[in-house]
Amino acid sequence: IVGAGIPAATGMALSMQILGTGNVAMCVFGDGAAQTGICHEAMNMAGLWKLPVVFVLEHNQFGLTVPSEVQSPVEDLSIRAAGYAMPAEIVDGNDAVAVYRAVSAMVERARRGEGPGMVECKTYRIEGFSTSDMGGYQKSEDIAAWKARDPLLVSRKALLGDVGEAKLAGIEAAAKAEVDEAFAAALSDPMPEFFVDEACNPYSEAH
Ligand SMILES: Cc1ncc(C[n+]2csc(CCOP(=O)(O)OP(=O)(O)O)c2C)c(N)n1
Repeated sequence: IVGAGIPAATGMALSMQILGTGNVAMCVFGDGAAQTGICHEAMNMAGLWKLPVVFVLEHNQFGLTVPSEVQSPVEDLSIRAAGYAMPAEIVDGNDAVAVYRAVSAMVERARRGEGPGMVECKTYRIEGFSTSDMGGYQKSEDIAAWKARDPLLVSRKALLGDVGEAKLAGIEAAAKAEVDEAFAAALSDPMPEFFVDEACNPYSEAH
């Protein structure tokens, strides 16, 4: 259900506030989810009651197949946070460190009891939405430009100076070997047996 995590996180934040746990709830959602009614009801409540929740908006410029300019009259969706008395920060969503810093700052202020916050991560969906939507509606020059700024490439470049090429190549090789090993193990494992509990099957002939 698109946008369902937004009220769920807000409800969890209300529980955390009432119980005084000192925890902070967080939800990550898309630009399509940001257009739902429940998003705005939840954010209004979070702002009104100063709930400890951080809203992380992954603005990848498409809601399923729909480009953001035909979903919303504003480009920077986080300007709406002002309407709920929340601070918001826009960051480069392909820069892991920028995302970490902005989200951490919002988490810390929420933990201090200063209420909710929003981080809008600007990014781009270079592929389709799922196996039922293989893409094809993005411009190839946009895909190429964003692929060149893949978060892994951006992080690698940022680490290169301090960590060095040899160590980075070693980390990459170890990660690839781990994935290859897991892949091979999954392929060689027997297929799981499906257990169907007839008592819980509404279509069972047994009823
Ligand atoms: C309540 C609800 N309305 C409509 C849909 C159909 N739907 C599936 S994905 C989607 C768009 C989601 O957009 P976004 O939140 O930007 O996610 P992204 O496309 O970036 O994965 C919609 C409308 C749904 N799953 N749930």
